[in-house]
Amino acid sequence: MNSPVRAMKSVGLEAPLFAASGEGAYLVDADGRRYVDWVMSWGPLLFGHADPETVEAVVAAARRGTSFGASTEAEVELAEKIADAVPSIESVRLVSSGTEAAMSAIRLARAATGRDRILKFTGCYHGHADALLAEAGSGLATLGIPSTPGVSSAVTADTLVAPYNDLAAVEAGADESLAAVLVEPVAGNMGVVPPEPGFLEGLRAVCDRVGALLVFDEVITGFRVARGGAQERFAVLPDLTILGKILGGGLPVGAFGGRRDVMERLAPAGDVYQAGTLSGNPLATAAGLSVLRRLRDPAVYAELERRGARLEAGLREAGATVQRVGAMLTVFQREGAVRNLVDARASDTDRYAAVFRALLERGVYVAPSQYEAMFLSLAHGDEEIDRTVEAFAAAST
Ligand code: KE4
Repeated sequence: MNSPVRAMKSVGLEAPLFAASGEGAYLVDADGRRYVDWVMSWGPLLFGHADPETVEAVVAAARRGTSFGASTEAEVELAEKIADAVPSIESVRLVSSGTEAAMSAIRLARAATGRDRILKFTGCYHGHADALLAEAGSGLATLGIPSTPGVSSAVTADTLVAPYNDLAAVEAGADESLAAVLVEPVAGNMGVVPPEPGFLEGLRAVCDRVGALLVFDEVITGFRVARGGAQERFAVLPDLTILGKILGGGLPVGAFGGRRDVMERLAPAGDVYQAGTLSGNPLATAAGLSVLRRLRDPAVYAELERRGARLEAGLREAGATVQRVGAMLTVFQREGAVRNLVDARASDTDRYAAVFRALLERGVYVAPSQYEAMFLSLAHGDEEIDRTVEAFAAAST
């Protein structure tokens, strides 16, 4: 169990699912059972499991060597494709996970502004770097308190936490001591919670007013809700963007990038230290290139939107509360809109667990937690969508 989200105790199962293989939209477990998979490795697999082009690219790269610890042309090409796709990125650095990208982006923002405090939102997850494992104290924008043992209060003392979609709380907490505002532009870690109209624009304005950097964590939304991510879909440009998941096509990749004047502060050009043995790894870079080369085809996002809409309509017809942005969606076991973590936590998690188990019995595998997303891919066709809707309808009676 190398990551806690894979555990299934919270949905009433003693033993977790053990994956044996994947193919397109399907996962096969160690007992040979086959499921329509909506977890999809938590987001990276936009072209489905064992995507032939990705596998071929990785195999070919491996034959040339698995790692060099030196720059390669492929990394430059991948950086160019990222900059071409993501509107605000002028310069980018590759790392090996979303956590590493977020941790590095925060360090860079603090160096670039000469300030220490950062503001994040309850219900948003940015990986497990200490400073970002902070939850709200009481009240609105409050000084973060450690959300797990092992994180010192000294480390979270510079982390402010505000409720998602609450611009007034941000306005109240923001001042010239703020280095950065860090946000999932579409929240995916409390279930899918879209930004309310004006929220992202408001964060941009607050950051401009106090001189803080706006940092979009697009580890989930990047290349998913649009080719240029949420910043393209909602037309709000951050100063730094964090990427991962789809960028690596299932291989370990993270990235952070943005304004050139900020990124130039990074060693070796600048004085902000950041490093990684496997950063820009040839296998991960080959996988990323095989994915990004295909995203320029506008049919990709038209199809993701069509299929997402079909799934959402079917689930709503089955009586579900659905929140969706593009190819990421969540069925909330509660009535009414979910606009922040308090709303999300009002969901009936016992009912979620019962539906999860009933779906699993029907060969449909969704996240073993109410607070995650369903990750639609181009491998989920109408057949998989309709079968999932039927299973939801049967499981929800
Ligand atoms: P990784 O370090 O897990 O590559 O990325 C951290 C991260 C950063 N930002 C966002 C918005 C993320 O969603 C994540 C990781 N997502 C979780 C699932 N929601 C990863 C699953 C896991 O931890 O096993």
